[in-house]
Amino acid sequence: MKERIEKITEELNALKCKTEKEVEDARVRLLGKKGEITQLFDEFRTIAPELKREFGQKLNVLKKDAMAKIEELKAAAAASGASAGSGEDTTMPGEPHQLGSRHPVSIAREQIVNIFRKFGYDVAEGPEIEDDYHVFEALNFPPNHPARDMQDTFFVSNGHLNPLLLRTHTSSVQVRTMEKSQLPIRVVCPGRVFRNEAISARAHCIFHQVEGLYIDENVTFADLKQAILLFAREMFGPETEIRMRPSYFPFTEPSAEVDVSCNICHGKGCNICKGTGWLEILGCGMVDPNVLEASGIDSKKYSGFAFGMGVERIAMLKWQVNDLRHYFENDMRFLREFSTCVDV
Ligand code: 2NL
Repeated sequence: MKERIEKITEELNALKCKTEKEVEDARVRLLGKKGEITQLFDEFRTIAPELKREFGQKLNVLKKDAMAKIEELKAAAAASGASAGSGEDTTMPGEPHQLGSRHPVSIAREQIVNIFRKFGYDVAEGPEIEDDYHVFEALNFPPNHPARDMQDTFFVSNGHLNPLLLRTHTSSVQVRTMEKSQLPIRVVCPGRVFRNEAISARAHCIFHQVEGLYIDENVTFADLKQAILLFAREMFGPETEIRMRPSYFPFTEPSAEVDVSCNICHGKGCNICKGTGWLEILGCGMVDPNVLEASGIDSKKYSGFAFGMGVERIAMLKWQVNDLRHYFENDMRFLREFSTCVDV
């Protein structure tokens, strides 16, 4: 019995376990119902009475040491994160994470903003939750004016003189720029906007806009036309032509919608441009004098132009995305197609 106690003591001192399962196996082997130490206790009952005192003490010490060692190993295995019973080889190399790529809407927004940066424009951002004044009132939408219905608005708080709402365009950022900046102003305002619309292939209630504003002495419609032409050629290629159609916005007069020549069929007519040879890209106009005056700018001395475009729409036209909903699904097969479109 002496040798067996010594042998188990040695084994116990050398015992090492990586996982909680290994610890449990060792516990069963030593202290389980048929374990080596348990068996020694059974045999202890049959030994000569004069030996009982010596071996009784030794066995008790062995059992106490074994229990303490098992507890210690169990705690160490749990702390090292080795999972109970999984039997996994934690030294195997991990599975690499797939690298993501930039979202096409982010790529398009960045390209639009960078083109205007190159033209000398600053970039401004502002709050998505705005007040009625900066989204409507200062932009020549009088209270109860039917033009407010053009953009179904999400209200955050209602019933006040100047309720809070989710901005329906980023013009509010340009109003804030006019209020605080020195003239001349050249600024583009990228950001998310919100409209209460049914979701379809062509519309979503959250989308992205870039608006631009240029105010100085003697700014004319010819300056607007040239700025838009240069932008369109940078964005859609040097062969691109533009045309302007008269339109209406409450904040500009005169106003226009701008089309670019179709970059798929080059004017011959295809199903992207619906046979017309032209694709609508943005709205623009000369800033209404009421809008300048509302932000404290002398409309006799200064004039300006402004424009606004939907980033999702520009990206659809540039890369022939036929359904807006692709942008919100985060399907990697769609997103990966744009990994080579990022400017370096
Ligand atoms: C569109 C049309 C437009 C503007 C936005 C603007 C801003 C200020 C003053 C005057 Cl502060 N105008 N912005 C002007 C014309 C058109 O957007 O279809 N956007 C998607």
